Amino acid sequence: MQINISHSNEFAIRKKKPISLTVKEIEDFYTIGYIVLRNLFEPSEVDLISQCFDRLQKTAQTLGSTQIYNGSQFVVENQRIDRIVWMGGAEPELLKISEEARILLPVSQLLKVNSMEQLICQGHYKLPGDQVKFDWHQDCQHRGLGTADWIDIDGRGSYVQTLMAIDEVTVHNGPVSFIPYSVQKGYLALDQAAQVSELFDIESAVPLLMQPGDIAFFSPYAIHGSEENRSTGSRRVFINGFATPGANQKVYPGNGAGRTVRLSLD
Ligand SMILES: O=C(O)CCC(=O)C(=O)O
Repeated sequence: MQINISHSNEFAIRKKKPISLTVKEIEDFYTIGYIVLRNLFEPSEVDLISQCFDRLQKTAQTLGSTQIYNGSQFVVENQRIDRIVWMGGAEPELLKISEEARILLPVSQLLKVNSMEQLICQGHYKLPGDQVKFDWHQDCQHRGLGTADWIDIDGRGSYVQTLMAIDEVTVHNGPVSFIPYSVQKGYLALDQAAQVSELFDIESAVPLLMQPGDIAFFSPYAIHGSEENRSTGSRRVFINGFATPGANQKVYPGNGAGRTVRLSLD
């Protein structure tokens, strides 16, 4: 007799236990701007996520131009995938992963809340030769700090971005690089700066080298960016972002974006 195991059962069977952040990790997040938790997800789980990414990649490459499709927003131009926004709209398994306690426990410790608004559930693919890169920025700018869209209600960012490596991230395939301690500079409106190099020391950038299943947690004030992928393999990352309730006023694209997620340690 053949027994069919659904994705969600397989996922539940193999999951690891959530681990609390140490006092030092919380301090590092708010002073250095980022921390990396290694090996949070098992290879079998990363493989399931990768299969969701593969299905969405196939869809993205048939669309040709940016549009909402099947509950997700595909930001694409011909074959180039810039990003897939709210991936969980089209692949609900990704929403289940993003509300896992291994992700939400650290986030809830950092934000000091048990319920959070999930604004981001996004995939960056960086396929070989696609030239996708991300200029130096702070995520608080994307959240709309300085506009009616965003209030930093806890005065420490009120937001945590998480980034899981799906493929190995090396120096050659466009790792995200961070400027350590830049979080302490506050909001710099880098998009309006004539020369970003006058605002921080680009030479101090640290590339985050990651194994599949590692997750970086970073502050919305941390300056970061990434170069294009110069390798022959993909560099895919799964990004989820969580806000303190009340900070965000903006409507994000995708079915269910902005949902409330609660930490559950059962
Ligand atoms: O995928 C990348 O290289 C950039 C990620 C990023 O900038 C972000 O998550 O804010």
